[in-house]
Amino acid sequence: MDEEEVSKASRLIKDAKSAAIFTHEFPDGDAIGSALGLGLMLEGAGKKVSLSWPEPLRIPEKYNFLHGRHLLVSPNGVAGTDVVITVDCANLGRLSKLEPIATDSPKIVNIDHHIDNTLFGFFNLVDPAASATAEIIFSNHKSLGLEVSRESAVCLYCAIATDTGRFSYSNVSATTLRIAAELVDLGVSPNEVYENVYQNNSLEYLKLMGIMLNHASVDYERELVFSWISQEDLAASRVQMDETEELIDSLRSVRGSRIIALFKEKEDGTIRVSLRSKKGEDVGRVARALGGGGHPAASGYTSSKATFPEALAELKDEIERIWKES
Ligand SMILES: [Mn+2]
Repeated sequence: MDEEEVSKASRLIKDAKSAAIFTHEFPDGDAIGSALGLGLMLEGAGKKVSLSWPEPLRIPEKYNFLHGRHLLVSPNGVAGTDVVITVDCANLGRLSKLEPIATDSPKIVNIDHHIDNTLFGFFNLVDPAASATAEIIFSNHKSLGLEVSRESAVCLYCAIATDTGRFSYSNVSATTLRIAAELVDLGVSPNEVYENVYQNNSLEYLKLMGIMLNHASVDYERELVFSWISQEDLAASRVQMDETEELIDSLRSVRGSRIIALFKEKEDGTIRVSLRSKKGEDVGRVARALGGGGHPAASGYTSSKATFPEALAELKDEIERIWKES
């Protein structure tokens, strides 16, 4: 991290009386935990804080135990603020309808860990070596003049735990674990986070997982495990699309897989594809080639194809093309 950049951003944040924190649509644990955690820290420093992401502005139930939800405002309710801070956004497009509000602001501070971050901020606190955006927030909180309360520590811990698959993915470093330990010292209960986030599924969610597992297949040639869920499956199980972020993880454990893909039909009929990798394959590259983005071990894109078989064929072609190149 560029110290100069941090100290400039710190001056901007210290001088600001109000701050808006934005994150990406369908926020995951890191986006929500980073936004709430940073929001509470800024509020603790006496600033007027508003926090938003593109509609639907809903926090998945499993994150309801986190503090700071009083800071949430709808995108239309974000008035002019002294500074806009984006968290966990690789590019401005991730802000969807919030993008014009962000670019209206004189100075954006961009805090993120995506390798393909476009450095769109006036100040960029971007570190691809960090396991989660929350790791960057914690590492720099003292330089930014912010204090971490127990409540904000829980948010940051939850963000790191979810982005690292509970401290088990290839993005985990000694620094990640040291930060987690410091957060525990600040009063976080790892068990409380685990119970709330991972042992808190509805029966409907498990049934949807059953449907997804039933649809799963393996392409042994490409060591690809894939499955799909349709709008019909979602309706039958009464699960919301934004509750399905971690569904793909149960496919990961299939022996012999290097690449894991889950095709999801969105409400408008387009197909969203989530990718995960094992054994160091870079699925971020695959997603970027198909118009999306993400990390080497976790990425996603929206398919240009209208049906699951076509979207699968498109993905297989791209995997082959990239593997031939490398
Ligand atoms: Mn993240």
